[in-house]
Amino acid sequence: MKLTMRWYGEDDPVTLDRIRQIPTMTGIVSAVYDVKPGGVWSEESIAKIKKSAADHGLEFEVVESVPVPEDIKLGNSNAREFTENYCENLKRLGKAGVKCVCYNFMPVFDWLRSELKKIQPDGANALAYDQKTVEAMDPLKGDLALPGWDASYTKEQLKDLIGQYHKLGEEGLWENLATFLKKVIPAAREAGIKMAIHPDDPPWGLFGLPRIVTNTPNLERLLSTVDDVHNGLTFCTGSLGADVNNDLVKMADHFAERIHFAHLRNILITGDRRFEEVGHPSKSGSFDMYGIVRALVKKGFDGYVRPDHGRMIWGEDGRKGYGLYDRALGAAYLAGLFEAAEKELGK
Ligand code: DNO
Repeated sequence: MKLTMRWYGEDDPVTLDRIRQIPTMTGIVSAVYDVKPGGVWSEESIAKIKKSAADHGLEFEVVESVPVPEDIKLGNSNAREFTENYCENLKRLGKAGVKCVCYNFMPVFDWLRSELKKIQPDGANALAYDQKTVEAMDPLKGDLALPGWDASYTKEQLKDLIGQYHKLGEEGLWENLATFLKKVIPAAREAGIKMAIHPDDPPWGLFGLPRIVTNTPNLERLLSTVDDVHNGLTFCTGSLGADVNNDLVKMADHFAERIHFAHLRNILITGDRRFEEVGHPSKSGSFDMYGIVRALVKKGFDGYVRPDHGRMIWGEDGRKGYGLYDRALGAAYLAGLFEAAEKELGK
């Protein structure tokens, strides 16, 4: 496996010279941030990220994300043009040495939390989710101020968008995902890129919006829609594991060959559809992190791994979920788990 760290570009307070000091770190996960979803990334922008990484002894082989515009998810009239642009991005990224692209197919919202600074017993603070609080929010009333939320919509645009998804429904979204994959996976194959869809976070529908990348049967359906290794998964334990019916060790074992990127973080489940983000170790939360890593290693997983959301510790006040210290601790812990599993299994 290759250990990586997400980097949000030159404005990221977590700088590349800090990232490179994390033991066994091989590369960064990044993206071009100044082009709207649906647009084409310039070769210069891509080359610039690659050069910044290389100047710090780091690789740039994973993009998170090339965002899928709402028009593609909705199957609107410009979906075809945007999909062509998407394929063009893959071509350019492949040429620049990128090997894996993470993306998601969540309508309107990306990841959602109800609290951004939940104080924990040790004084750290972290992101938390409580379904009751989320249900009480009305996205149309401007109640939302959440990390995965694109605040650039006007109320009218948002109302219209949500309405379109209500009409589309789950099966409509599946259809549009299939149309997208049938065009994009062959382009990815040609570019030498493995696509890795990120699961929905949390993995259930919200505000009446369909969410489909959620559990084993749905992941199977998605992978068989285009049965090609380039059509793969981002195995995000924190997202999938929020649904207690998802057995992460079993899923890691079952999907290993199609997992190209793993976001390995832990959460503490505190009730029905209620959880807090915690430190990465198994003992800090609800998941068997060693069991997950061992299952991946056993199946010969050789993709990219990154620590995921970290708590804010040691007085840090950074980008929500993406500070330095707790993610660095997570990275070191994950490196340890992989070393142990590889030795145990003779890999
Ligand atoms: C949250 C991230 C997600 C992820 C996208 C992938 O921290 O894991 O925002 O990057 O869903 O497209």
